[in-house]
Amino acid sequence: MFTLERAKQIFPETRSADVVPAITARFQLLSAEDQLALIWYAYLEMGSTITVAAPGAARMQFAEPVLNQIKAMNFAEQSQLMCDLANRTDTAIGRTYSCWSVNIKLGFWYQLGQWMASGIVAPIPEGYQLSANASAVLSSVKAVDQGQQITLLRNFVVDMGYDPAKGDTQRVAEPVVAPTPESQRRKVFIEGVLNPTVTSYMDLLNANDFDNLIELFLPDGALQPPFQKPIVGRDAVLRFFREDCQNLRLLPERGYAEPADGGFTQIKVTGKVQTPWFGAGIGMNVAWRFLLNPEGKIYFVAIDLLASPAELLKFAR
Ligand code: ECH
Repeated sequence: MFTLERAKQIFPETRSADVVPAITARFQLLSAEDQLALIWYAYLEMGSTITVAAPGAARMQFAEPVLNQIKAMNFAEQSQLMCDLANRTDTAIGRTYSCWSVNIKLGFWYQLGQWMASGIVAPIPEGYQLSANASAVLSSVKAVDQGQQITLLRNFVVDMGYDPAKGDTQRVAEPVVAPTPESQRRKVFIEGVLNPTVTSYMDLLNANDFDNLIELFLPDGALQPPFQKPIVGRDAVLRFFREDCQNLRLLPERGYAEPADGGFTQIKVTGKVQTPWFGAGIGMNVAWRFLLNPEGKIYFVAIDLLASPAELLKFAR
């Protein structure tokens, strides 16, 4: 029988973008000032080639009280607050921040970035000199592809703030949008994979139809997002879908299915994913590695951010 540990190892030839955790680890060793300046420079540079979508009101309402507080502060207090977030210092705002969903955190920094550019919030001091280490990390960030760059920025933002319960607190997330009406749904076609569970997974996630999507999973089924531990069990996976997976666009291209032990089936699919933050501007190269039980229910699925576009075509037989 399969255990989660064994399931995680299906399709071992899949090469994920190891540079992401490697650069993240080097980033975490930098001072808060260097971290903020580095993100600012990286964000400015990215902004010259791609545009970030402004977050909607539904997302911003949760961050608004804190944003108003920050607006009322002087530059010294604002700089201190941003450093406290980067340092994960125990402050009231640091605690509030850690309860927010990923998208609320990103929306919060999006607004601060706008305000830094327009002079409402303390800018990175003109002529600020990055340390040698920070310059090296920034060069590494600039050298990776855009999908990896936005994953790095997202990681940096997610890790800030102060979480006393290490993720176990009540979380604050934007409301769930209504699923796309049946008549407006588009269906994926995956070359080499006609499996109904896998195609339904893609179609239901693309339609924000999380209640039907979760039915594809076994009660103890698991989903492993890029660079994270698996999320185990239907309740936790459904919560993740509702909090972090709205309005994604999955564009699977091709795949390969093969029998596994105990009547299970393992299926690898590669393709692209777009995030609502950047729309069609950035297609991240990903692999989905599914393990289905004999009834076609999902026991495990991993999503990997691929090391390079060459990985899109790699199917070992
Ligand atoms: C400024 C300076 C001070 C410090 C900070 C600043 C602001 C930074 C800002 C950064 C904004 C970054 C953004 C990043 C967005 C990244 C989004 C990503 C999404 C990836 C999604 C994937 C989905 C995969 C999945 C699939 C499934 O099948 C299951 C679900 C799931 C500059 C002020 C901080 C504003 C907006 C990387 C790969 C396919 C696993 C989700």
